[in-house]
Amino acid sequence: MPTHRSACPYDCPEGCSLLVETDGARITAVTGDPANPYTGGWVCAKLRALPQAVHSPERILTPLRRAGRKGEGRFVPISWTEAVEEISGRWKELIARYGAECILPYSYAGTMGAVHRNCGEGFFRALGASELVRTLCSSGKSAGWQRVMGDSCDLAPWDVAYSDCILLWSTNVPATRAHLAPILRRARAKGARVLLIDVYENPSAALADETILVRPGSDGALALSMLQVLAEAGLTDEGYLAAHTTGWQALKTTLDRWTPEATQSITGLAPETVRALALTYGRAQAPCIVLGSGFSRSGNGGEATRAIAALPAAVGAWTRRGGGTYGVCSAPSLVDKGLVKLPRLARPDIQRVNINRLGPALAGEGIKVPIRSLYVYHANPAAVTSDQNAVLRGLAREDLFTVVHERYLTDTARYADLILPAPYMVETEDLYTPYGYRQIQYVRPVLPPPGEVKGNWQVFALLARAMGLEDAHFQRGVGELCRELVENSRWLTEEEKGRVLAGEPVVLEAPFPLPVETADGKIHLTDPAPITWYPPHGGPEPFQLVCAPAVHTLNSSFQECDTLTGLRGQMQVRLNGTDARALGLSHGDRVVLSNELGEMTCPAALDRKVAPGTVVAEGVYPGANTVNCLTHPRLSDLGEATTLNDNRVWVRPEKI
Ligand SMILES: Nc1nc2c(c(=O)[nH]1)N[C@H]1C(S)=C(S)[C@@H](COP(=O)(O)OP(=O)(O)OC[C@H]3O[C@@H](n4cnc5c(=O)[nH]c(N)nc54)[C@H](O)[C@@H]3O)O[C@H]1N2
Ligand SMILES: Nc1nc2c(c(=O)[nH]1)N[C@H]1C(S)=C(S)[C@@H](COP(=O)(O)OP(=O)(O)OC[C@H]3O[C@@H](n4cnc5c(=O)[nH]c(N)nc54)[C@H](O)[C@@H]3O)O[C@H]1N2
Ligand SMILES: [Mo]
Repeated sequence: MPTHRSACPYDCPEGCSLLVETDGARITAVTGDPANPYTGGWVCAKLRALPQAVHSPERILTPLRRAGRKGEGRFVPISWTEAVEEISGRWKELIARYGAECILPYSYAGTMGAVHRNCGEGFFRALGASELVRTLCSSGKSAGWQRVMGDSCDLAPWDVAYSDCILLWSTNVPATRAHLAPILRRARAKGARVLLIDVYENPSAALADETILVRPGSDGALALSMLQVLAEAGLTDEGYLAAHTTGWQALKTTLDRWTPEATQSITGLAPETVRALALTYGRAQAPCIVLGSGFSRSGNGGEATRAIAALPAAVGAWTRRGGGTYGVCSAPSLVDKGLVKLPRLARPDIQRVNINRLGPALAGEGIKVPIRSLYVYHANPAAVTSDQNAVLRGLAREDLFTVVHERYLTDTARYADLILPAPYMVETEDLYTPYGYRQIQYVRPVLPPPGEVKGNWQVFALLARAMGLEDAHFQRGVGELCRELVENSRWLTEEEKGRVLAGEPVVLEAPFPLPVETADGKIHLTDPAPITWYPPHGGPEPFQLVCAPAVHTLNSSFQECDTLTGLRGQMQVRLNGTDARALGLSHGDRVVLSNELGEMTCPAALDRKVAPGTVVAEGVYPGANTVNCLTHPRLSDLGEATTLNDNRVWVRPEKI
């Protein structure tokens, strides 16, 4: 059986290199490519199930036109010529009447390929459409990090092996960073202490010596308390702080406000727990924080990241191998995606629409030019975006001309006027540079696309021609773009470029010590003001709702694989046992979660420890009234990011 090299295209820090077996017509198996020293021969259950997804009978194989009501899901096949004529015809009419800003693209991270993920940005800029602000994931964390660390990168995951104290902070390693698990086991075998800091006992607890459950949105206060304890105990590295940071003295004078006693009512943690945590961290040789993004999806997420980023600086952790953080900004962009995003065409006067505010935007709120056409590609806003009811109301607008480029009939595609058939990565050519470490891989198709399926770039090239966009850029091939991206990379040697273009995964080490990439070369602890904590958005309802990743699916992807949805099980929420008893709930009882935005009903699970007053919803499920019907379209303090984990709800047993 022929075996082909490929790479995982999903939105995951791991960026696995793959070996794909085919029988000539179908893919039969997916395993890890040992040529990638980090991800090696092991791949997750999701990728092992890929043959089922690629060859699913549910796949959309031709363009489709709506034949029923919006949302009903009735469509009839049409040709590409008809589809492109209809889209370009409608858009030309709309542009002539209302201007191009009445067209809104919506895309996020269905594919992480450098060309297919980013090429739509270039196309819509050339068209003059509204500009989508893509802050659906970890932009709050990035913005907080940027304030303190500038463009600095953090550790490569394999460097975590050198640490003797590892804080798994707001991260679910078995779900989202599975190749770190053996590294953690090895570090523990050498004596490292591993602690999980989360709002519930997520599956990482099995890899940790201890789990500390904090209240959602309180991480910044916890980090400030740790700094206070470290300073009081004389465990700060004053030499490092004086030489490599600015603002420490100013920050230090504020720390008295953040004693563990003072933050107890915020974090819910006993002062002894915080002291013990800070002392373990401060006494370690090379403490490392593996930082997920869950905590940062909050009204105070940027500021909380600043506080956590101050910890390794305070103890001089960056000077010792394995010390620092992993998971914030572990890979610089190895290629310049501007080649496909075309920032040269960006116009400051163009209407910007924040991705988290799709629902309000479709209702005309907070925008100047009303949206009359929506083009969705490699994203599933009906499922993943906050304020689901507002999104669904918007998608149901009869006057909204909606085009969705998809692989199967997602909740969003059901509302389309036209659906265009999209590929899996085994049918496309692209370049992958994962965000969890410095790796780059050029991938060629393993199979021809089935039916009439076309990749994002091919569709934008067709639409560019139909819309009369004359920029020669749109006549180029994907292979040519990939080659130019590689050849222009300032990170690769000539020899490495050759290996990349030959299809090998190329992995780069992170330098040690990592350079501080700020204008003055210093870590900024008081810029513009000393790091602080303020309450998240909150609300009057008694429970805090948190969304967490599921192990067997990835956001709304992989719903097309029955084996994976079977392993994941039905939609449910996890509650603290004491809270459940107070509500008269037992494991498996159905509960109603509600707030001013919506209402959702599902079973309650009491099988894992959860912080008091917290409700955890793992995974993204299909249908209406899922967890995003309860999440507000409010933005974070820094980075205009999602606040998916900063929502309050009422919880009550469902009356039979
Ligand atoms: N299997 C699987 N893999 C995935 C994904 C998936 O859905 N499933 N998603 C992919 C994507 S898009 C991303 S962005 C990445 C990383 O995805 P992230 O969302 O960064 O996920 P993690 O970092 O693994 O875990 C988030 C953790 O944050 C916790 N959390 C939430 N709020 C708080 C809080 O206020 N304080 C603290 N301390 N913890 C909190 C949650 O309980 C959860 O355990 O993973 C990617 N990989
Ligand atoms: N409740 C809740 N909401 C969440 C999250 C959560 O954990 N819980 N996670 C949040 C996070 S971190 C993120 S990053 C976002 C992710 O949100 P999205 O980026 O929308 O990710 P997915 O839900 O995986 O949907 C991606 C879609 O792209 C399609 N696709 C894949 N490849 C291609 C391609 O090459 N071309 C085209 N045209 N389509 C393709 C897939 O079939 C899939 O339907 O969701 C956010 N929303
Ligand atoms: Mo994400």
